[in-house]
Amino acid sequence: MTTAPLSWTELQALTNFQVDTVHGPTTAQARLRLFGRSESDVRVTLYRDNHAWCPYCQKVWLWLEEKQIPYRIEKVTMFCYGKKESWYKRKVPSGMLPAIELDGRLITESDDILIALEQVFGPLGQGMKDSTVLPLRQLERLLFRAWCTWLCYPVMSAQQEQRNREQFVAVVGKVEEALARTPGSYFLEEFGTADVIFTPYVERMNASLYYYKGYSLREDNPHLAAWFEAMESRSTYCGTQSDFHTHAHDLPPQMGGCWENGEPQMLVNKHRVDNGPWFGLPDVAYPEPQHSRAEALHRVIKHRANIIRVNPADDQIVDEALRCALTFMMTGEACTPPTHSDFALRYLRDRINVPRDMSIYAAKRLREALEKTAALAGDEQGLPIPTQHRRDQDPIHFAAH
Ligand SMILES: N[C@@H](CCC(=O)N[C@@H](CS)C(=O)NCC(=O)O)C(=O)O
Repeated sequence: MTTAPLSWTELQALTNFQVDTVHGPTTAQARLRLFGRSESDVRVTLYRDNHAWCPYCQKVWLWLEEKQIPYRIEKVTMFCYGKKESWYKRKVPSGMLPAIELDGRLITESDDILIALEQVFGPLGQGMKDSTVLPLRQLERLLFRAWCTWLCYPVMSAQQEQRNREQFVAVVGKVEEALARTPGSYFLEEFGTADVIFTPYVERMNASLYYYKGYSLREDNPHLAAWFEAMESRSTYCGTQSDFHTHAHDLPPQMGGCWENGEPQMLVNKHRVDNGPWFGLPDVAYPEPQHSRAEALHRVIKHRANIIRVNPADDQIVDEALRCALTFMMTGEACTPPTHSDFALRYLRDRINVPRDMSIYAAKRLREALEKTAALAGDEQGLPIPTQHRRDQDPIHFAAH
């Protein structure tokens, strides 16, 4: 027995999810952040990418959130998913992100941005040029380079793959030692700049190496595991945090390619990230909040017209199939979608972005509901996710309507 899909009005009645994007917890949807202050206190505008994929933007974003500096957010398109806005190119001819305007002064380069922000608002814990932070900044770059060498270049032999892995693991060993030197879980005695500097790429390493190499950074390294856990105790970080599925598919066009090693564990991990189950993946360890389903429902309802329109399947089929999945998500009752809607539901399943669209657990709930509902119709997959570009995610398709 399966149930009939609820109407949009009935679904709407099942969520009262609300966020205060201006004064509330960190959220990717915010355009203005005041932290209890007034708009006249805003001295900073952050230019960051639409999808929250840019790691250097996450660094500046997290810093501003931690310091609770009132700021505005302007979102810009990255080359890999669309055309750069001409107003932004007039400001920053290279089109590179992030940039900030601080009291009307334009600053680019994430490190220079943090240094300029520190000069005006004070450091976050130990600052960028502190003698304790400088070696950690160098270590982060060393880790970054070892990660790129392993992930972003094809290898000619199994030995080369093994060498790249060993080189990366050796640098991770240095990171583990650095973390072990402090009594707490952060890079220095107190949370601060050094943690912010490591955050974007360590998050991306955790996701990409799990998916493309079968290596679990977070599970295999106790000090990094504790560091991730400490980071997840901060609502600021959780608001910027992405998941394995999003990173596995946003990195290839940004990095110029990510190379699978084809090992058995890698194949298992890849299948799981793409097809679920998504609960229990080591991309998050804090407990699921109660409102995750309500959040996912709220976000889909808000954007449903565009979600349906951009789906390559017939609008009416997508509308009904989507309501079936949401009905299942909210009531737990299976709801059989129309014939051939498996393709449409999996197309959407593969394009939920964290944290752009919703938080990590809301996305897991939604993906799960889409997959379980699609399985009732069949096993047809959505269109493959492109790896050279992500123009399937061009915000123009969403903004214009
Ligand atoms: N060194 C720069 C690097 C910034 C950077 O590489 N930004 C990339 C995105 S992660 C970018 O804007 N690329 C142009 C684009 O993708 O549109 C910094 O630290 O800010």
